[in-house]
Amino acid sequence: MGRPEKVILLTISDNSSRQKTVKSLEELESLARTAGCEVTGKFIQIKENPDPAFYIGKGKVQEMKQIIKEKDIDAVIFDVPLSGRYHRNLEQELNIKVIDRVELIMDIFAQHARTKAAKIQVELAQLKYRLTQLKGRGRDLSRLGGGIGTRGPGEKKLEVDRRKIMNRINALNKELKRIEISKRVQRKRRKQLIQIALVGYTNAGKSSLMNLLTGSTCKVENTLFSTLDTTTRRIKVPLNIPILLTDTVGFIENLPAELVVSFRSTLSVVKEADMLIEVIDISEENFREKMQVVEETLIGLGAGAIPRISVFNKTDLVLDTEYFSQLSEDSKNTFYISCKTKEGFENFKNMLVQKIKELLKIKYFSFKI
Ligand SMILES: Nc1nc2c(ncn2[C@@H]2O[C@H](COP(=O)(O)OP(=O)(O)OP(=O)(O)O)[C@@H](O)[C@H]2O)c(=O)[nH]1
Ligand SMILES: [Mg+2]
Repeated sequence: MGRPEKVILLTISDNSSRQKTVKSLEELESLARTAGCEVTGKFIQIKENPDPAFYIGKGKVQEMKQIIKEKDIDAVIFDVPLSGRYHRNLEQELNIKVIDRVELIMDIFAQHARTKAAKIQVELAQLKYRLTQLKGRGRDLSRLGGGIGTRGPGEKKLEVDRRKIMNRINALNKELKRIEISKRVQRKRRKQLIQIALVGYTNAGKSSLMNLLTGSTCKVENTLFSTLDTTTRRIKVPLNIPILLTDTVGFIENLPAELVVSFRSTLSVVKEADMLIEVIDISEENFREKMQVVEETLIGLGAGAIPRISVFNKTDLVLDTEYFSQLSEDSKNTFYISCKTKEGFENFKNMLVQKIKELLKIKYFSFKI
């Protein structure tokens, strides 16, 4: 690997949504860092509507050109999905690689995918997004070289020819189907048992809680999307029937639709769960907005109606503990813990056992009739 790619982050905002845009751009910065970039600058242009040719205003384009030259920038990342035409116009004018939020997220997924299924799912999502981009962007996709935004799982360079893309999509779909069939038996067997799934925004602490509850060693990292594959283990509870807990991929605002579709089989564990444990990072200033994103994603997955308990995590980072009591009206299904100091964990675990007993009653009752 050479030096990290130097990037600048760009977006537009109208005056009223400025606050939200700032937060979103901060998140884009974490995403860019996770992808291995060095963020040299962040710019928000206050603008009511996107420019028809360049998305940002023409004056801003000239300003960016100057900065790109002075600071030797490798790529510009936009905090929105850009159409193929915007991409092409910007790349021609700036003579530099232009990446959007969707491509950046997919790039991280491409780097983090470990299992065969995850790799196929990421590549499928990337290729489908690429197809939507070809109109208006065409051959320009290959013009500005490799690196961020162009990586496929295993560092393969993504294809740019429509016919070849279609062939590859068909081949990948077939392979994915084969993997799914081999997993079907296992899934059917698991359906007889109580299954609980961890859900939440990326980096909330899902894998940390997984490790505490099951004694497993899932990867815990302070980066976005460290978990892309699904892990299922038995929870360590004093019950003589196996209770399964699943850790899976986290959610994010504007999770690319192509990724959601591709990861549908990975995320089916969420849909099939008897109960969900939503993990929330309470130390995040905008955790409410993130909860909203989780809510919408769950509804989109058809998992909105599954019984859910909320676990507010990272309490060790919050000084004002009094305000916890104001956070939820549903105190029976709300817990405050720290996976780091284990504060609140025992209480949560005891309550979890009670909840599981209730689930067992319901499940076995319905099995008998
Ligand atoms: N201070 C503090 N840090 C925590 C706590 N729980 C988790 N973390 C840290 O938060 C970061 C993310 O934790 P993970 O368990 O990997 O989060 P995740 O939800 O699985 O994240 P993704 O798989 O990337 O979506 C790691 O650096 C953890 O060490 C906590 O209670 N307190
Ligand atoms: Mg994780």
